[in-house]
Amino acid sequence: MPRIVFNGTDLDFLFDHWIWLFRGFSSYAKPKSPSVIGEGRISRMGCKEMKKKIIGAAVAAAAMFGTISAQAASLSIIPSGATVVLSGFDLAISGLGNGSTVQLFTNGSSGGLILSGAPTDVTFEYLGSETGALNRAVENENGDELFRNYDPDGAFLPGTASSIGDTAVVNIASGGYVPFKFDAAHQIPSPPVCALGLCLPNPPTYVVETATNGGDIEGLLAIALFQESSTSVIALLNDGTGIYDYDDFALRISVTAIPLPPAVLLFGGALIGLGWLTRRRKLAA
Ligand SMILES: [Ca+2]
Ligand SMILES: [Ca+2]
Repeated sequence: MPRIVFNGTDLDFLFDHWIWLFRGFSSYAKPKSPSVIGEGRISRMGCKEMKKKIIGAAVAAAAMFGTISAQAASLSIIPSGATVVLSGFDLAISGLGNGSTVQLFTNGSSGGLILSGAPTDVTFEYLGSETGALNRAVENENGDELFRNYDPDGAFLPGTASSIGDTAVVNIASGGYVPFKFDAAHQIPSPPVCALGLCLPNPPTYVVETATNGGDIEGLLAIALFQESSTSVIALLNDGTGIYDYDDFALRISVTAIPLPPAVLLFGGALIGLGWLTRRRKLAA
């Protein structure tokens, strides 16, 4: 029968120790009588042996937990060396606003938002937009549009404007720069088409610029990053038009702390067992 191995730790080994532990407990707790002398009865030597086994299981579980902890996802920022203090910021974001210092990334700068612990689910949340430009956020790995701040505008990128609080969860395969970018479409008015003294309006054209996390940032676009915690960062776009207030598109990017792994339960259980055993030994002495 194949053994169950998780993260290089033999789970059968841990489980065997649990079974052993409980069999030991049940017999040890009973009053001493000839009827329980036998397989389950623990002698002083057996008790020592049990302690060794419990410690062995605890150490194995701790090592396993350590491995899992090292793989927990987190977000961090490689700074470009430039920061900016927000002013004219008009989005309602708890903990971030005018006076906040954010990391700044512009045309030609390096650095950006880094993911550790991939593969993992990354949650993107739309926090709003204050601008006249048509801005979007795109997840680069799959090329999927995450959010946009505009409804269909003629034939240009048909779609529906996102609502504040919308979220998208993307499984990102590898660590490094979180694969997302902003783009900003600036409308360029077209002159009317005139013939025979009659003029018809001409649809506008657009120029689209992009700002990629950890990569190229075009034109006058800028990304600002604000670290909320080790698992959450707010990414702001300045779309290059008007004032530099960094509220032209805002995302919260976050990863989830891992659930309590079974190894913690084993480890905790083993420690409790060890304490119980010591107490029983003291009472028996
Ligand atoms: Ca503003
Ligand atoms: Ca703005």
